[in-house]
Amino acid sequence: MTDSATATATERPKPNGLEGVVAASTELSHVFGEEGKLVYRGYDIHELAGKASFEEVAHLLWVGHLPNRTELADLEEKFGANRQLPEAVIEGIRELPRNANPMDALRTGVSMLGANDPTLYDNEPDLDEAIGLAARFPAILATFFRHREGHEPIQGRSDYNTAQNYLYQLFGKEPEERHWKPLETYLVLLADHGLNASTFTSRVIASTESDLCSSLTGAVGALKGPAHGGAPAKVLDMLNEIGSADNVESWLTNALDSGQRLMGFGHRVYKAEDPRAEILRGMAETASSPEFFELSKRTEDRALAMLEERKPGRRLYTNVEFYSAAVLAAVGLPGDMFPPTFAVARAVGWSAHVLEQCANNRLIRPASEYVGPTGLTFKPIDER
Ligand code: COZ
Repeated sequence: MTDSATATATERPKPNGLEGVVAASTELSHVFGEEGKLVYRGYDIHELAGKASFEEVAHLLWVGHLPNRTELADLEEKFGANRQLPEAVIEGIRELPRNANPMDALRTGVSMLGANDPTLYDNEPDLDEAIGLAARFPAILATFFRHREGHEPIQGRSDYNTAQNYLYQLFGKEPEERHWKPLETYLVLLADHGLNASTFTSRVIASTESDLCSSLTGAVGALKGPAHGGAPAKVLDMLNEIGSADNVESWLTNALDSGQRLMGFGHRVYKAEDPRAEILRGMAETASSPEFFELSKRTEDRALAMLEERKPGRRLYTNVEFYSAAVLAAVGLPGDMFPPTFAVARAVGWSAHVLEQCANNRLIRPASEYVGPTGLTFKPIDER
């Protein structure tokens, strides 16, 4: 409570968004913001990106170690066996308007999975539920994507890995390695990231002893925002609007002069370059056309310089979303499918955090500072 009985919005302290507040203990991952380092269960992200498969990283996050051959084969078999959607869920997705936001379609699909079979998710979340749900994120997205294109959904293939199967269910053809391999590395990079907003959301919901579907439905809702996972689609819009290297300076100047935030830059925790941005930059250079990479790189260089000039000391660097746009575009995805593809990866991290929360749970219920009025008395309506 502040000194005055009622603080006006302008007097209220700027909310700090829990910046720097330690709200959970976790063994899953950590962002070392000052050093620009990301670790999954002890492995620096550079040890895993381009080397470990998405399924190996999923096992690492869910179980606690990189799998041996038997464990990997078992997990791959479970992923493959959980790619089909119930008919009622497919029908529900096909009832959605074709112009629905794919993140809304994903959130709805995850929620429908829970409503469709309440016995499946009504008890404490477990690993089989986590695998089953994460394996169905690509199927939900591909079903909606094909629905809006006017095509029938395609059944997932159990002989494909997650990246291959996602592209197959989207486009209905044999995925090329030059597409599925960068997509797999992208999924590895985006699988977990400490206590980001959507992961915190999943843990809060899990802490009430709710079900896994509800936790991940809430997490998808949190990820949708442009301050979080909604940014990569807007990075592509920005680059397409800029159009050529000659327009970079004027576009960025106008954007910053009008108070806009540049999509793909800045991060609450990283005060050095996001290591995922560094890896994705290299992938984008290989996967994108030379012209598009040149435009991306020129935009990045000028944005960093202008942010340093105008926001000295804020340490605003390229974040994971800037080059995610180039990589996902090169893989063949349209911009509005970038945030839900981020969710395909993060479904593993979210469910791993839910399992960790449930293993040692206490209801997450922080305090708030009351800055409203007190001591008011009721007046009959004609006296107000
Ligand atoms: N473009 C322009 N200015 C930015 C900026 C950006 N992308 N990110 C931060 N800033 C500025 C803020 O306006 C603020 O300026 P003042 O100090 O003058 O008020 C300062 O830098 C600090 O910003 P803030 O405290 O709001 O940073 P916060 O940690 O809350 O924000 C996020 C982090 C990611 C939300 C970032 O600011 C952002 O919005 N980036 C663009 C969207 C994006 O890329 N999201 C994906 C994140 S992985």
